Amino acid sequence: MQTEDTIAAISTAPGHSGIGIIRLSGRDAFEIVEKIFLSTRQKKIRKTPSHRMLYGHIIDPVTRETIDEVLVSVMKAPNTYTREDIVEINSHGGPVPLRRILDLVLNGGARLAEPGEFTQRAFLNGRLDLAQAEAVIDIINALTEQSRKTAVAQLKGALSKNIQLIREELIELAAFVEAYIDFPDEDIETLSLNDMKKRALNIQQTLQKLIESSRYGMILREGLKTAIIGRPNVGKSSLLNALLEHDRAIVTEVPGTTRDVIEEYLNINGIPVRIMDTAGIRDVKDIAEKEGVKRSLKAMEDADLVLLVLDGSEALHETDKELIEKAGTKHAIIVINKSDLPQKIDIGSVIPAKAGIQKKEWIPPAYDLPGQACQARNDAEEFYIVSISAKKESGLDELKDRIAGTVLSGSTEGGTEIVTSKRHVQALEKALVSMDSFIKAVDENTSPEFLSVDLRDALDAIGDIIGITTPDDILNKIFSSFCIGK
Ligand SMILES: Nc1nc2c(ncn2[C@@H]2O[C@H](COP(=O)(O)OP(=O)(O)OP(=O)(O)O)[C@@H](O)[C@H]2O)c(=O)[nH]1
Ligand SMILES: [Mg+2]
Repeated sequence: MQTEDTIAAISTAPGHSGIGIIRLSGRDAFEIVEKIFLSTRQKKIRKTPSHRMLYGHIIDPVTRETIDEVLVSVMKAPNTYTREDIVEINSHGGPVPLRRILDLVLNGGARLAEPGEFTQRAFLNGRLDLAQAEAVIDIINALTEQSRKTAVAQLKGALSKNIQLIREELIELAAFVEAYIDFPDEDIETLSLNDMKKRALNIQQTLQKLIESSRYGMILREGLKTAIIGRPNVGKSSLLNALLEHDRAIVTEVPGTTRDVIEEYLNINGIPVRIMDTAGIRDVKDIAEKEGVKRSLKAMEDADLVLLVLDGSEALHETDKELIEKAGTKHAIIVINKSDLPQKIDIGSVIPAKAGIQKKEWIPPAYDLPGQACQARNDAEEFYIVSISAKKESGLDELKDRIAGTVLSGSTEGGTEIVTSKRHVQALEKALVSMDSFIKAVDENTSPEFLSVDLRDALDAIGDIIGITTPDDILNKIFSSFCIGK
């Protein structure tokens, strides 16, 4: 299965490196490289058995100039990444030789590949389904080992298998509905409406479970958005630096040092954390600081998790109390800093019953999750309080455990059927709505023709995840978010 045109791109990252790879895929891949490659042992690419490498040089066919010393991998369709003929030219990894070789290949008849076009061909040629193709980019972008593991499981088909099972159940149910429509009164092998409803409820449960896994899954892919919030000078930037183990943010004894949100990635017990240090919150006149405070509040609003930092060496301020109240609507950990100094803070006076109690419910991130998940968000919150010294780096392990714990407590960790993409969640939600409508129709004894429509809608929604029914513009959007050369 070969597409008409042959595509080419530099597949390795820009910059200077030991080797660089120019990749070609398509019907004329061998012929195009043959024109510019001189094997040291006079071997021809076409005559080389598949999955072998040839050593030689890239020669400019016009000037006969030697461009670079290379190894060329020859991979013949159909056992290749794209299912087409593929050649990979391994040259030295500098932008100049790579660009020059790419130009020769393009002059020889290849077309510059669009971002993700190799993977798109793998999808179009049936080597990967859409969820698997998306996993490829997730592996490349993986933030931690955990993220990588989940993406590899998805590439191997863990999610797709689940989706296929749901599809089969939907198709079976649809067949029963058809039989019911065609032979309503006869004693033909079909299900009673009640049994259909039971099956539909089962399908719903599976959909719900997958949607729930996305709370953990999306964090694995995108990171847990964590905002460090507090009054000026309580040690927010010191905490960021202590967690990062280097002096990223400026720390001074002057309140109002941090003016803008500083964002960094951290790996906390395998959980990718997007941590944000923010400007201290207080009433200010200074325009720049005022804008900083505005951004801090916005960061707090957007965060999945708030680390509310208080200064343990001082009594609680009014601002602290206001922030504790604000944090009460979020998933938050109260961090009492400066434990190395004599402690004056009386946190119990503000949240007596809550002190030291671990929050039981995992609060989902600010993604639009349906039904159940949203209820959890409104449940009464318990704060967890951790005492640390950012300066002396004590108490940080407990804080890290707590941060990771907030994610893991509600997760299906260890399971491989984890949904990590918003696109997938939306498709699952759509299917869930259709199943709702199906069940309602059964309950209300609606005309069975409507039952079929609901099941068809659910099937289409589910099919989108693995690319069965996905419209072209969505496909193009997905693949265009890939890197060039993948
Ligand atoms: N003794 C002690 N001092 C600390 C600790 N953490 C921070 N400090 C000091 O507190 C002061 C303020 O620290 P920062 O980290 O800049 O505080 P901040 O919350 O980022 O302040 P703004 O950016 O102004 O909002 C500095 O002088 C730090 O050295 C701690 O654990 N113990
Ligand atoms: Mg600061």
